[in-house]
Amino acid sequence: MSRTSVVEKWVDEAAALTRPSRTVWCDGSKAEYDGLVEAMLRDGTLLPLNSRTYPNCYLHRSHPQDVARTEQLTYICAGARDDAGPTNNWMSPADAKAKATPWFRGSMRSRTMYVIPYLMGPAGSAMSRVGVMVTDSEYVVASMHLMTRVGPVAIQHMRGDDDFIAGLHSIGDLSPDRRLILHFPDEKLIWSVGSGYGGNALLGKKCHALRIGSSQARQEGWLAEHMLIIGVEDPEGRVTYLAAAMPSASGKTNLAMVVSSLPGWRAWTLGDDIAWMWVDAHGQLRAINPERGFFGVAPNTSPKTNPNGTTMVRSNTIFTNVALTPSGEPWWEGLTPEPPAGLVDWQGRPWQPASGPAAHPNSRFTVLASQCPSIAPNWEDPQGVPISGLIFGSRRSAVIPLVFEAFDWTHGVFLGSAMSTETTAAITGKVGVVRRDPMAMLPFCGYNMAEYFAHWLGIGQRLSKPPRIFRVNWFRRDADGSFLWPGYGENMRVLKWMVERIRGTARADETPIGSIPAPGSLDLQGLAMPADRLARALRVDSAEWSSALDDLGEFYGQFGQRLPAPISKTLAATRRKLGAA
Ligand code: OXD
Ligand code: MN
Repeated sequence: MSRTSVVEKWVDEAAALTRPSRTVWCDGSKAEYDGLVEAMLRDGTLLPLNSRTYPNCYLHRSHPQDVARTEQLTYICAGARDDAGPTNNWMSPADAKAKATPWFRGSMRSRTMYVIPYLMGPAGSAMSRVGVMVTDSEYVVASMHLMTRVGPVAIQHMRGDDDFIAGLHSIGDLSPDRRLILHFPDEKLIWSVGSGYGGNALLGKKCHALRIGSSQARQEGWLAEHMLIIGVEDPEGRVTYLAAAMPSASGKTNLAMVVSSLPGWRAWTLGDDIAWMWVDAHGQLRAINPERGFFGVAPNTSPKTNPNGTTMVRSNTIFTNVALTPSGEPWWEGLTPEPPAGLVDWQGRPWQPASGPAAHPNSRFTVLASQCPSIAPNWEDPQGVPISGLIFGSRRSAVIPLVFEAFDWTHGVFLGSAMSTETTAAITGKVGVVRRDPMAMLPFCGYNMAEYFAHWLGIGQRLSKPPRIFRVNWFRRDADGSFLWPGYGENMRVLKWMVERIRGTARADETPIGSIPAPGSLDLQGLAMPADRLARALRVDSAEWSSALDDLGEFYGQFGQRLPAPISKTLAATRRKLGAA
């Protein structure tokens, strides 16, 4: 592989700091992957699964304190605190390096340092970007093989000697006390130490494609978003592409590969987590998925909730922290209605129902996207796909209607900025707490979020026909605690309404917060959904919204003068409309 002198110099510096016993340059080949798997089977990092029912599938059990993203240990190390903004943790670059350097010093002694050149985005795309990460974890190398395009293809896409994001990763001693995930946007640099967990350690994903990516996107005039990409095909074979932002572990992977309950309608999968989007020469928003695979949440993935996902992980998959059946198959809560007898839990102990879930709530599967039965034939098109609609979805048991549409781009950016959600097991900390999560980017925006809102508004001005913007909430509950909307395959009904809104054929009723489906415009054929239940799913309660907007106003307050005027004006206008309603 040809390596540029800048890459080599950086790798030498990493080795001088971490002192590995040897350095291996990864080529991304199958032989390399197989060799890594073999080594991990030998040392117990991987356990084999049933080779008849789950061929080439393996189980990895992580350190029990290294099971999710650790946002409190994740920092944007920009020049000034204000550049990171009030929603990010900030450290000066010098302080961050001073703190983490001792944990990297000699951390790879008597271990191998793997150098992973990786490409984010399809080969041949002008949007694709290169990273070079080093790591001392074979699990990370194998996972990077599945999640990114590793090897010479990466180096070939460099547009200059220093056109790469450098990533220094070491598992250190896996202690949360010596763990930091540090981003240096001005130096195109990531440092991650003390964790082997996907979101902390597969540096192409959250660190590069979102945090550093969003900061580059602002400078260069594009968008790096926490969004799935899906193509919705109607019975005539016309495909409409949508991108949807949703917080971690809130049904994004399920929606990305949804199997439609509506005859004649189907969905094509292009990505399940990240979209890079830009305005083309005709003023059209286009998107690529920078990733090559899926790092999905296992619990609640089942033939009912995600049939394609369940099929896709039956071969060539690395499972992390799931439970194990006596016949060597992976298992997680929700996979089957009843847990099989004789389960071993995610920590390798005989499972007792009283001891909590058998699979960790944030247990995962890692698998190539090409294995998904609904993968779109054009998912690696270097030109990306044209995006006609954007969706902001969150997990809220109250207040937020099933679906509504923004009045225009600015109002849509406001709705995205106003998102809040109930926390999940994808991050360490309390589950089920409502927190603000604008555009599902709270943990991933690499700069001041007020500037991020302004950047979104600016993109709108360059679009000749801005995508319609929708807000969804599959998780609203009725007074008896049940979900008001059945979700999963039935979500296609909502997607169909969006497609028809984009085409100008579906009707909507205006409310103070946006336009909800007019009675009869959401296709409910074959679904036992009483009209009053749908009305409760779509209800806009003025009192609830007024108090939600008070909370939003407080959130905005921390941005001070940096908050773009169109956002505060839209908040004020919404308040007025609610007052008048
Ligand atoms: C993920 C996440 O892993 O958002 O995609 O945490
Ligand atoms: Mn995600």
